[in-house]
Amino acid sequence: MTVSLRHQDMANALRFLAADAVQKANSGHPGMPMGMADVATVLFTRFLKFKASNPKWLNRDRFVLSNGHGSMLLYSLLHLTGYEDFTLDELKNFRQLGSRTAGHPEYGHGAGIETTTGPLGQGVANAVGMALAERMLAERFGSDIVDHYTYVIAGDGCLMEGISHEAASFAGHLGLGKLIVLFDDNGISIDGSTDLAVNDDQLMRFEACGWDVSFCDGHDPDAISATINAAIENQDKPSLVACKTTIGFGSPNKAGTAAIHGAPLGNDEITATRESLNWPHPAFEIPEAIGSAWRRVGSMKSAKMEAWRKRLNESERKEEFERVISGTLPENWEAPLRNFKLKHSTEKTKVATRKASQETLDVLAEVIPELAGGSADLTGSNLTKAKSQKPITPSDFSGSYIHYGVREHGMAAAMNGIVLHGGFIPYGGTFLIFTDYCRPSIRLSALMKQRVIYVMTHDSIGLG
Ligand SMILES: Cc1ncc(C[n+]2csc(CCOP(=O)(O)OP(=O)(O)O)c2C)c(N)n1
Repeated sequence: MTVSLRHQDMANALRFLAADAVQKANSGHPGMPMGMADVATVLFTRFLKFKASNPKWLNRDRFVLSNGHGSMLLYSLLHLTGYEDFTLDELKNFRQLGSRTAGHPEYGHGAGIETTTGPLGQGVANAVGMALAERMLAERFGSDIVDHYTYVIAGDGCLMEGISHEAASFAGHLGLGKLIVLFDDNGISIDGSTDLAVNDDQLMRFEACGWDVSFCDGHDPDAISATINAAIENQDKPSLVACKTTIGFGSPNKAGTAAIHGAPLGNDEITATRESLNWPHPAFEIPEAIGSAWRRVGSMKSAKMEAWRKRLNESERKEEFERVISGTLPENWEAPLRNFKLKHSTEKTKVATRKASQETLDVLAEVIPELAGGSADLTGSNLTKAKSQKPITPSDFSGSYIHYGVREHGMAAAMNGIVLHGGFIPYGGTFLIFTDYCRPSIRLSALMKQRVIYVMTHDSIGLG
């Protein structure tokens, strides 16, 4: 393995911002950022399409940090690449009340955070929704306007959570080939070695769900790069790349142990780590050459963004595209609904409420094409499918109705991803009682203040 000095320096900048911020706050998780710094450096410097000065560029690649406890990795990346919300002062205020760097990525705390993560596994499932939204939007507006990847970093904890199964199974079924999950395969969680509790062969598990799977040495930049390249080339299936890493890489006495998962290194160990990684710089001081190399990464996709803007300006669908992305409803969407209401109030129609809901959807789906409906296998009971809606299938993403299967939690988390991606108003149904199965994601829809519509219809008295 040959590691260029530049790569090493750039990765070490991430490592020390994380270790020093956690040390200063006397709280946080340095292990994951130190372990995944090489993978993140390769992803951002060689692959990720983004522009720090335009965090909302619709055609940017999405980057989701699903193991949100490693938030300092994300905050450091956003700072170093030049996102204006993530100043050095914000990093120094890690985990302090009112800071943007709350401790787990919180959507809305600063531009650049794509979704709120912290509850493990949610990010993976959000990313499935984002990748699905990308395919659906590309189908509607053309791949010259919508064409991006969705990358995720996820840890053992994310993959142990049940929601990862629903997400993996659903993404594999749909063949979401532009979804790439980089698994921080470090074999450590809080209690110690992961084999205290789990011995799944994650590659076989994902392969069984229809994914393309591979692995690499997560500290060898060229190996990481080659594996991501192969994942990109395979567009038929989502990809899981197991990156073999050492948690807390660089710490002489704590690397590879649970001791570095969620506690500051301590002053002596940070000093020892500085020596072992040959990083003599004081806390929060990044040498100019390394800082400017990172800032260049944040602006190097300018030409791509300009070319995209030109294509959009020339598109006859520009206005409609901008409307759906902004979340503005079409003009006159209310008129048919008003007539519908008038008719039923005049006729004093007697109808079950869920049937009334379906008939309302029939009216709305005709005039609001960005409505993206679905149900967790209760379409005929929840009555969520409007007459005009065509189902999404693995070979046809032009429709607007999603058969989520019996995956309530995955559905709710995917809807969060769809709405965060932009371009759609997702709604999904199940029985009211099964809000229990969706609750962590419903909570996040609410926390993130997102326009996700839950159609929770009737329950059976005898159900549980
Ligand atoms: C749903 C949920 N359960 C529990 C936690 C608490 N928690 C945070 S990190 C973690 C261990 C995660 O292990 P891993 O993904 O291997 O992280 P690493 O040790 O590699 O940083 C746990 C249990 C959480 N954040 N979310």
